[in-house]
Amino acid sequence: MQDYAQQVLEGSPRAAARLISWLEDEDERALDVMERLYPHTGRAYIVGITGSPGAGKSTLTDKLTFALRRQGLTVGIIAVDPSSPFTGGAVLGDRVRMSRLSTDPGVFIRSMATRGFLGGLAKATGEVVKVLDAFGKDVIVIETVGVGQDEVDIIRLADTTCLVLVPGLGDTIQSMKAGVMEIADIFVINKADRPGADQLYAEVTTRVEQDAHLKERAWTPPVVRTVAVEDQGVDRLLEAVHDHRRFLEDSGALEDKRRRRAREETLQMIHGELFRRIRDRLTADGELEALVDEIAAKRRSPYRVMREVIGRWLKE
Ligand SMILES: Nc1nc2c(ncn2[C@@H]2O[C@H](COP(=O)(O)OP(=O)(O)O)[C@@H](O)[C@H]2O)c(=O)[nH]1
Ligand SMILES: [Mg+2]
Repeated sequence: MQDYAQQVLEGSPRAAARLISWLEDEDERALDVMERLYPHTGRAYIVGITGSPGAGKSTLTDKLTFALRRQGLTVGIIAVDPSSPFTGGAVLGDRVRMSRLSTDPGVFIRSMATRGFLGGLAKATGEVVKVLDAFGKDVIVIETVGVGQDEVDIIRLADTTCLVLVPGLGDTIQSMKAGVMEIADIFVINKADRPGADQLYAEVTTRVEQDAHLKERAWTPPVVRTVAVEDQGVDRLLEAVHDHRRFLEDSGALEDKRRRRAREETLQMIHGELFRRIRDRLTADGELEALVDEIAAKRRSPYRVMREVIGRWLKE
C-alpha cells in the first residue's frame, strides 16, 4: 500500500486529491491517513468568504489569493459554491482568469459542489481543510454561499470570516437574517463601483458602531470597500485579515476557537462512528426490519427500541 500520508506531507497534489476523494466517499482508508496527518495540522490560517450568490466571492478569493502569493504565502482554496468559477460553471473570462491560479504550484483549488458527502458537507469541508493544512498551505480560503445551516457550520471552520455585501442585491442590514451580522469579523462592501455602495457602506458602518457600543465586543469588525474585478481594496482587505489574525493570536481567542472546534469535532466523530456501528450491526442480520415491523404494528414504540438498542450496546 502506498504511503499517502507521507506523500501529502511531501506536497503531492495527487495524493491530496486522492485522500479528499476518500473523505468525500467516507472510504475507511481515509481514517488512518488522517490520523497520521493530524499532528501536522494547525499551522494554516483559515479565511472564510461568504455572501449572496453573485456578490463577487469568487472574484475576491481570486484576487486575495494573488495578493497572498505576492507576499510569498501558499494558498488552498475550497469553493463550497455550486456556481463557482472554480467548479467550471463560469463564463469564459472567469475560466481564463482562474486558470492562471490553477497552474501555480503554490495554489491548490478544490471545489466541493453538489457531490455525495455522506457525512455532511460541513464535516467533509472540515476534513479537506485539514488535508490542505498538512499539505503545507499557509492560508486556506473557504468560499461559501451564506444561507443554510450547512453553510453556517462551514463558516465556523474559519478563523476570520469575511461577509461580502453588495449594493443592489437586497443586501441591506434590515434584510439580514438574525445571526448573519454576528458571523462577520470583517464586512466587505464589494462592487463599490456600483450605485448605492456609499449608502450601504454608511449603513453597515453605523450598525457596526452601534453594535460595538452595545456589546463591548473586543473586536470591532472593520468595513472594507472593494471593487474585486478591478483589484481595488484587496490589499486593504488583506490587511484587515492580518489585523484580525493578530487580534485573535494576541488575545488568546484563536486558541479558544480552535479548542472549541476540536471539542465539537471530537464529539461529532464519536457520534458518527457510534451511529454507524450500531446501524451496521442492526442491518447486518435483518434485526432492524424486524424491529420496524413491531413498531409499525404499534406493538413497540421507537422510544423503547432506542433505549433497548443503546442499553444492549453499552453493556457489551
Ligand atoms: N461591477 C462589479 N462587478 C463585479 C465585482 N466583483 C465581481 N463582479 C462581477 O460579479 C459577477 C459575480 O462574481 P462572482 O465572483 O462569480 O460572485 P460569487 O457568486 O459571489 O462567487 C461576475 O460577473 C463578476 O465579474 C465588482 O467589484 N464590481
Ligand atoms: Mg462563487
